[in-house]
Amino acid sequence: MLTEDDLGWKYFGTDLRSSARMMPHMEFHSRHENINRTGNYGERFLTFHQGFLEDYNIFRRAEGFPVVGGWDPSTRIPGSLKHDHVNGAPRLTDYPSRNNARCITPTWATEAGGSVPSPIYGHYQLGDFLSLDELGREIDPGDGGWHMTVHTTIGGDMTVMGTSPIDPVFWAWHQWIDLIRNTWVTHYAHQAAVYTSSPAGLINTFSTGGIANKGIR
Ligand SMILES: [Cu+2]
Repeated sequence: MLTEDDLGWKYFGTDLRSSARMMPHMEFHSRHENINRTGNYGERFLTFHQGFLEDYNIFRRAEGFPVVGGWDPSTRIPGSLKHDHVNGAPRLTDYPSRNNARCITPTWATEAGGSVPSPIYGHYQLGDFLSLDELGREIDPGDGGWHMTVHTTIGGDMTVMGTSPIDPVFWAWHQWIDLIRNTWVTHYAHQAAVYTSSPAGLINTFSTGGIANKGIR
């Protein structure tokens, strides 16, 4: 029976940097617009990793494995995700939130919410986010943000941009992020349409027979 660690190596092959399956991830993170986080980077970050996970899950099913389960970085990394066959260096820890409390899932990323505002937009709960882009930007604003802090606190292969997916915890961590994305899409995306659809569209509504014009004619 293959371990999760074995499965990753089987998926990517032994030469990670020339692996066709690793290429899209390396390419995504090396694009200038993604390094500089321009435009709708937050949405691109979430959407790219969602698709990257889906491809891996197709492979997993073919190998008789269940789809990736989400791992909450507030908890210890499960033993089933151990990463002994390292590419570069071993992890620094299997319990990152013990080393750095900033790995803990922020309350603003939960439906229940809390009293600590998200750093960029000042949201208190998942339902406060007005777009997928806002959500992605809060999760991955750059070094020191939640996403990167989990990577760097775990250390080892997880810190190597591009080839970090060789550590099985990569998938579990990104699946956790994707569960948050999916919860927002399922329960709150409808409100986003109101706020993030083209402002020009709203202006048109009012200037071409909308409420503002009703009395004038
Ligand atoms: Cu990541």
